[in-house]
Amino acid sequence: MKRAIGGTALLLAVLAAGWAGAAALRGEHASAALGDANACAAYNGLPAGWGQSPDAGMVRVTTTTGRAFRIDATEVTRAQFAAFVDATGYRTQAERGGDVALFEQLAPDAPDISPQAWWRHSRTANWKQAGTRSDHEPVTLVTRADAQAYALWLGHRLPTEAEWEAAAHGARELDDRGKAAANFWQGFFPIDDRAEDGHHGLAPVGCYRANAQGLYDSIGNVWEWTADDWSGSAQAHGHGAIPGAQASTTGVIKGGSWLCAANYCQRYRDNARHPQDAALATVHVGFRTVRDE
Ligand SMILES: [Ca+2]
Ligand SMILES: [Ca+2]
Repeated sequence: MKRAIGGTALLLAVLAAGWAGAAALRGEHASAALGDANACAAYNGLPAGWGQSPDAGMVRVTTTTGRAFRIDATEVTRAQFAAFVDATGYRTQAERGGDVALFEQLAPDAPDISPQAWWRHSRTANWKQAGTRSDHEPVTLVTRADAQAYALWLGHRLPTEAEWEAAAHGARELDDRGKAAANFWQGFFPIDDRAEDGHHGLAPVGCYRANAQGLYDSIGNVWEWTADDWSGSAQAHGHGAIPGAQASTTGVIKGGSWLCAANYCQRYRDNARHPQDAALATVHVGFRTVRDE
């Protein structure tokens, strides 16, 4: 209960800061289209029109029932999340003592290759230290409440699972020639990351071609929070089963991550889903936002 009340107060503070904070942002706007290694490397993490339009960096998607909405073309970047923090003073749940799960690749001769061996529990790590700290990488170590606070600041919200699937439809981890078309894990997980897709760990957003709806990295790189609570059966998988971490509401995450391999996870598909502790920040979960028209 204490956590829920604190979260509500923070969300109200974020609302008070409002879009005026974003309007005051400055910075170079990316103009080049993403979709290959050179473009993502050159991207500064802020889409064209950032700070000027609530639709900056968004694409329009129409569902099978004909309803249209906007969704971020990329996973929310560290640069975007930093702008939110600068404008509002928001502190993530991890920065307020929440649970964090960090990944440690295991040695080939590791005696234990269970999830408990590769996850390390922390209450000190936070989004500022995650990844290589590059502005164009997706923000991670954010909980569902953190993602919702960012979305609210922009007048956006998190996608429902159905909206996410409509937007991600057709995304694939391999292209027609069998070459990696997303950032996932090639080799035997969790000991051999061959990085045949060009990336160990996180990739900058937009290094691979977008799907037909214009979304980058819906498959792989980071799992993405949805607004939906998990209502399916419990699955023995390892996400959320972090020794020492407190249990909370379980949410639905989509798309798979850089930790998904052929021998583990395998959920780099638009229609795959996974339960994730909503209050647990991890290195392989980020998000993107939607806006109603
Ligand atoms: Ca990879
Ligand atoms: Ca993703």
